[in-house]
Amino acid sequence: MILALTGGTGGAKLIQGLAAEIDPAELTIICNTADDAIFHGLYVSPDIDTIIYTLAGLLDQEKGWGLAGDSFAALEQLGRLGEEMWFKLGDKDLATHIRRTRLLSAGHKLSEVTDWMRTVLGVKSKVLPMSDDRIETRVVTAAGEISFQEYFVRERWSPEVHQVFFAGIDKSIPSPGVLTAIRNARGIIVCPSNPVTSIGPILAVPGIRRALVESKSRVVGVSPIIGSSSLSGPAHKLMKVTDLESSAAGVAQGYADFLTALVIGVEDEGLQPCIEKLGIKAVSANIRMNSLADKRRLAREVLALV
Ligand code: FO1
Repeated sequence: MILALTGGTGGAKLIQGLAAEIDPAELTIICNTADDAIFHGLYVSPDIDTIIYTLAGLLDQEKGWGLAGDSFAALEQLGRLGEEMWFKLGDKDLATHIRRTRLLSAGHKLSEVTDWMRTVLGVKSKVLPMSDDRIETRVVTAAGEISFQEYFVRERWSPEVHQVFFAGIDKSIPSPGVLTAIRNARGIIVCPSNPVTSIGPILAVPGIRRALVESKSRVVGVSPIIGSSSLSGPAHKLMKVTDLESSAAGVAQGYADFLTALVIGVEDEGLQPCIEKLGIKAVSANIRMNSLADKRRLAREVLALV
C-alpha cells in the first residue's frame, strides 16, 4: 500500500495523479482536519471533502474545492436571512455537511463518517482523518486570534501572522488505522501541501511524527514551494512565522528527521547541495501541476522514488 499525507488543494492534485497511476485501492491517504470549521451550524471538513471529491471525479477543478457545477442558491438565501456568506458552500456541497453533521451528532466518529462517505461515493482509496479529536489551527494576527478559514478565506491571508498553533493537539490521538498505515506502507508520500497548516497539524498529532521517523519505508516529499513563493496559498508567509526558510530547503528542514527524498522544482536545482547536506536526496522536476498529464507525470516520478 502507498500512503500519502495531504491537505488543501495542492496535495489533492498529486493525489489525483497517484490514483490515476496506481490501483486506487492501493492508496491510503491521511488527511489534515485542522482546517475543519462550523458554518451555519454544520461541521465542514474541507481537506477530507477535497480529497474525496477529487477521487470521486466530482471536484470543481478550477476552484480546487467544492463540487463541479454546484449552485449557491441556499447560501444566497442564508445571506438574506443574515448569515455570513464569505465561505462559499454550494447547494450540493451542503448535502455533505448536513449528513456528516447528523452522523457526528448521532455519536459516529469522523473516521467512520469519512469511510462511509468515500465508500458511498465509490472511492476505492482509504481516506483517514489524522485524528477523530477536534483539532483547530488558530492564527494569531495583529488584530487578534482567528480561525484558519477566517485567515485563509475571509481575510485572503493578507494579515501579518505572529503565530500559528493547533488548539486541541496535545490531547489528540491518531484516528484508527493511521499508525498501522504508516507502519505497513511500502512507500510514503508527503504531498505538496502547506508544510505549516496542512502537513504541520498531521505531524503534530502525538505519535504520528515518531512513526514516520521509525518507518522502514522510504518517505518522499514534493515541495509546495518554488523559489521563495508557494505554488498556491500562504505557505511561504507561514513558514517565516515558524522559523522555516520559505523555500524548498526550508521544506526539507521541516521534514528532515523522516524524509528520504524531496522532489523540488527545476528552478531550485541550486538548492540540491544544501538539501543533500540534511541527508535528504534532492530530485529536481517540473512540479507545476495544471493538467491531468502534469499530475500523472509528477506522480510517476514520485512513485519511482518510493
Ligand atoms: N476556499 C476559498 O478560497 N474560498 C471559499 O469560499 C472556499 C469555500 C470552501 C467550501 C468547502 C470546502 O470544502 C472548501 C472551501 N474552500 C474555499 C477551500 C478551503 O478553504 C481550503 O481548501 C482548505 O481549507 C485549505 O487547505
